[in-house]
Amino acid sequence: MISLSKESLDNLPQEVKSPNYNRETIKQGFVHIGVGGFHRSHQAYYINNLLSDRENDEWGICGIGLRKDDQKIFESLTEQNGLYSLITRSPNGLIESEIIGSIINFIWAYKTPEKALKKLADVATKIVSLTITEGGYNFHSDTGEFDFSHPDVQHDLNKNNTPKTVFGFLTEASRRRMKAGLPSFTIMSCDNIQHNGDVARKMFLSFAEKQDLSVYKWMLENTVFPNSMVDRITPVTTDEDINYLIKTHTIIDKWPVTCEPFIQWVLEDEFSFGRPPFERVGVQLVDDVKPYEKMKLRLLNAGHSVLGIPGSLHGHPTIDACMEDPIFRKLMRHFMDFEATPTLDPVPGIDLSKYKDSLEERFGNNNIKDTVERICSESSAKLPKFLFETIAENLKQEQSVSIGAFIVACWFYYYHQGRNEKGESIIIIDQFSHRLKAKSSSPETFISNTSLFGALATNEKFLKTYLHWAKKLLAGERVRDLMSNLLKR
Ligand code: CS2
Repeated sequence: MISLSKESLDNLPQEVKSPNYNRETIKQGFVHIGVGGFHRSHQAYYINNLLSDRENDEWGICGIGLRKDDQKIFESLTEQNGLYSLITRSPNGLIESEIIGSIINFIWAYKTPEKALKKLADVATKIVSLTITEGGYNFHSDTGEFDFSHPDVQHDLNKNNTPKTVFGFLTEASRRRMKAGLPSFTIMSCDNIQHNGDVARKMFLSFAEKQDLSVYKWMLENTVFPNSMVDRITPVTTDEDINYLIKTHTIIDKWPVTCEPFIQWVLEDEFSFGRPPFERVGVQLVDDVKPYEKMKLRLLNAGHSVLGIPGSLHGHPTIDACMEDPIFRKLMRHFMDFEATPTLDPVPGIDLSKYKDSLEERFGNNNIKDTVERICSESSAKLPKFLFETIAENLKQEQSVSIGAFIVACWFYYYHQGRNEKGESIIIIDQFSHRLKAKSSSPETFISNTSLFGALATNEKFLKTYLHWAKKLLAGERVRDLMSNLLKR
């Protein structure tokens, strides 16, 4: 057995590819906030390929964890010198494992904020990338404005060297860079939010404006926030993944990552302080990423929710199990074809019907056990971005919202009932789950939450369809039967 670390790199079995570059001399041009599975299967994978070129040694990654919960990733990566295994599982059964070395360093800012601030303010830091989740941008769903009410935000509004939020950290680091006469880093959002760079700009600048006008002005002039579309399905790591590495390759890895083979990154070519030659590793650099983002959010991410929410009511454990169920598969495709696609703009170089076929194949990958629990997690932050905007647009255009409204009805019932049709309790992971549960006594109270549902909460056509399905669920009708009815309409 080999415990993964820099000392053991030379002794790994031959079939496992490992970094061919000297990790000791790589500079940390990237600081990444939010090192989860997705960052490790996506950006860190691209950068690992880039570093393999050996000409790009400015572009290693320093991870930063802001939350108390980042202790586990801090400890695992520190023990393994930033190394971890990426297990790629293809639909045809092929499994490949590779050691990724691009995360050179990790700082647990929750415990050592000054260390993180120094790193962010360091001249070697050129890009600060973010995967802080849809909810991490701290805006009101209905107004889109920055929410100053959170106690940690209030704490950070008082300039200090022990910030708690990403806004406090990046504003303090910008203040230090401004004072030192350094260029600004780029703030590169890699989250699933439409116009993620624009949203990041608005949120960071709103915070800075309230905290310190001089930093605000400096960031306004110097900090660039490119939009991006990122894609790779990355399920939650399981014990089976850890055991797979032990059994197949004799490698002990505390926290490997599993993903599908598909990968995509479309990025706007706008940077404050340089960028690596992303194009060499297959990143598409474009002037306007918006049509790609919209396509991905409204087809892939929404498609996931259209499977996952009724899937958890029925008791399908994973997305591939949903796809094996012909009714689920058909409803998802109908949603994509008839409710989502009409709201999309032309996407340069992409044939939408092939894209949707490829999504069906990816969702159906039965080597990837992507749980409905992961898909439904934080739905209160995801659905407004993935689904409600599509519904609102269809309402405006007087187009059908049947499937969209059905999914919202299922979401109500998911809270109301709390159990699937097999009688098992549904595990709900959502920062607002208490509030949503409290509002789920009736479909009317659930939907009355305008800060979440925006215009949908008062739209007659939407309410009629939503209530129709919610009442059928309340009457004990089965979710699959309702889906069949919906498909017949
Ligand atoms: C998923 C995404 O969280 C979700 O609901 O749709 O995590 C999805 O797997 C990724 O965006 C794929 O790139």
